Amino acid sequence: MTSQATTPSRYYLTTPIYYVNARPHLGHAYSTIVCDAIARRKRALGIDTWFLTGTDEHGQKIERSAKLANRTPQEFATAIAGEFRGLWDQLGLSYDDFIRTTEERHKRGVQELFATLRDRGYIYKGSYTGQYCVSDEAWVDVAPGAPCPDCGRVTETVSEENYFFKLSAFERKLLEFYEANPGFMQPESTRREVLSFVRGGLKDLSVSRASFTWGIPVPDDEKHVVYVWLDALANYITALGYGSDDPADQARFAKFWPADMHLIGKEISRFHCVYWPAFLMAAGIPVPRSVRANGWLLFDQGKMSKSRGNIVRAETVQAILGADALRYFLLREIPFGQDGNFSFDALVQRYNGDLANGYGNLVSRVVNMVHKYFGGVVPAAGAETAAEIALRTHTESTLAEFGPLFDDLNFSEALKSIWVLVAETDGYLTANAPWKKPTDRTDADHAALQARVLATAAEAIRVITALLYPILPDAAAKVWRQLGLGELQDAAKSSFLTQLAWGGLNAGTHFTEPAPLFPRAEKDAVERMQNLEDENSRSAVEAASGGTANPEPSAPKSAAIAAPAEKPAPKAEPAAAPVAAAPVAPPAASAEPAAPQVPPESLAPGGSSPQITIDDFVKVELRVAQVLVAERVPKADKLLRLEVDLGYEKRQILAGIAQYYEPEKLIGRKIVIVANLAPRKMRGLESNGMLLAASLPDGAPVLASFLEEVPLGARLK
Ligand code: ME8
Repeated sequence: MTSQATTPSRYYLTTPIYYVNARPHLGHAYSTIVCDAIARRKRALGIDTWFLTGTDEHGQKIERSAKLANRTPQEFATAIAGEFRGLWDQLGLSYDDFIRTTEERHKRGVQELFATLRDRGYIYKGSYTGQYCVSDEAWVDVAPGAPCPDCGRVTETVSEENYFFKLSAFERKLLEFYEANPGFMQPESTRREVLSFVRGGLKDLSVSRASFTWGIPVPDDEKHVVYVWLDALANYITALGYGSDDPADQARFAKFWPADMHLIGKEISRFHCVYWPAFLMAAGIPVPRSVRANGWLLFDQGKMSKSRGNIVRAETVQAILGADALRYFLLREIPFGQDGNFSFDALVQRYNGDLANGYGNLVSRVVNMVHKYFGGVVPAAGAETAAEIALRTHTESTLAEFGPLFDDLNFSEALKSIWVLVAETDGYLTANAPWKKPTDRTDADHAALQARVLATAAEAIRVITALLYPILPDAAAKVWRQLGLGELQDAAKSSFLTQLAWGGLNAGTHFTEPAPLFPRAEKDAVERMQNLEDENSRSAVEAASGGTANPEPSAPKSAAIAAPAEKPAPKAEPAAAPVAAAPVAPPAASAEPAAPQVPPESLAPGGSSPQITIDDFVKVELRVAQVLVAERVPKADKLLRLEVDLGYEKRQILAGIAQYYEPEKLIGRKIVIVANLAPRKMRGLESNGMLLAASLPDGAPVLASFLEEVPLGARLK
């Protein structure tokens, strides 16, 4: 059961399949873009490549999200899966197949896998009581009521009769497998984490659920649905054709399985490096050759994720700077495997520095000069001087080092090496100044220098462009055309990278008209992207709150218009404007929250609070949310844990109101929250916002609420 280390003539790579509980954001785009770049390079090397992505549509999390949106799970899943696929198409990602776990081909394959595992004696029935984290769809080994060790959310106690997979039987086999295949999982941090998990001992795993129905029925026992991770992991084989009787599917499966690489986010390593190989070993199916974990894209200090509310959309970056700029930034800025920060400022800086002023400017200089001095026809370079030998040697060494760096997923260093060459080519042009004829140089000598320098620089650009193709497919295709080399997509199909070597740009080649590649981003690019994000989240609110479309995005009609900030709100009115209400502030991280105190000014409008301007007020994002889950936090008698729905996302908030509100009575209630408060941790749980309440003289909070219907997510202004 060892992985084969030989270079395959075919290559199968996969992204995780994304949950359809939320719309795609840059984090999802990151993993998919990495796979796309790899797939493009493999194909251009003549390797028969299959690139799979898709959506994970079953399970309790999706069932609950659909319910909240008043849709059936199938409708809900179809809508969000469409958004993922639509975005991948808009970004031009070159996936070969997109699998949805609600498709028949997948259901059939999962049932076949489950039946095989059961027939081979690896699945048995038992009863189980344990803690389940719905957000991670994972069983966790913690005490009842304790938070999930991975995401910090409260776990639910589940007591069910379930089917179990004999994971414990694979402890030794997995350790032997890792030992024999040291390259199976990377980076090293992932490898260490997985090894320590397995060495800690493996317990049998519950692989069915009986308390809800949104899943694939267990064969011959329809009361159960297959555990969502067994269902999801199987996508990698069902998409190829596992479980199908069709000879074409069987041939595809035989050709491409085992996968060469599952690319995943680091948080799902255990599922891919422990459960998945164990399921496959038990079913007698070869295990994948490698699993590679990307780090997290961080934004505003935290992992970019819907539940934190700190997402950026790929569409926004694409609209202002183009898809190539996004691809370049993600691969250049973040050393693969590590966490990396996303910021609009850093993005624009890289764009202007490396793409507009760097590569883009170099191409435009050379193409324009070939047009100006040679009528757009590549001149014969003539004999090399020391300067040409130096540039050629540098290009050849970049060519030699780029491949191994890229294939090792060290995209950042691979790109760095190219930009050193871009700078050198630029320097070579400047040093030889083909646009300037010194008075002591003859016309013939000058023409020879111009020909030599421009032909040499154009050749360096050709090699650079070919290497950049997997990362900047649009820009590379444009440059290829300008260099008179035709359609790069066609070249990519005929494995042009295998023949890439210095000297491929022939004299006499006709350049096409110069066209701008990366126009410099103006000063307001960051602001424009931020505005687009704001508009996007507003329209998401409106869509989620029943399509109360608003022609004027900055002032949604659907929003409850609170008393303007300048006017003090009426005294002790529970539905008061937020300015007069004392927020139920989260307590200091270490201490249990005290009951809300009544600051004297809250009962004395216009009293001691310093005046603020409207600009200060609008910094506070107050929004309508609905309570979905409310429960006491164990061992904290003043604290409630709420899960609230903002229409465009759900999040967890901790509030010190347990002495005044029964949790059950809060469920379904619409409240007001401060939506842009930085997250903070209490009792190991993260609070993402703060709810608003009037504070009575005895300290009792009265939650702000509305008399009229208000849509979820509506902003108070
Ligand atoms: O886990 N930074 O789906 P999911 C980097 N359905 N990558 C990120 C990211 C971020 N901030 N946010 C998301 C699931 N990702 C399961 C997978 S596979 C059989 C089932 C990427 O929607 C990253 O690849 O939570 C991560 O693993 C994946 O999206 C998780 O997507």
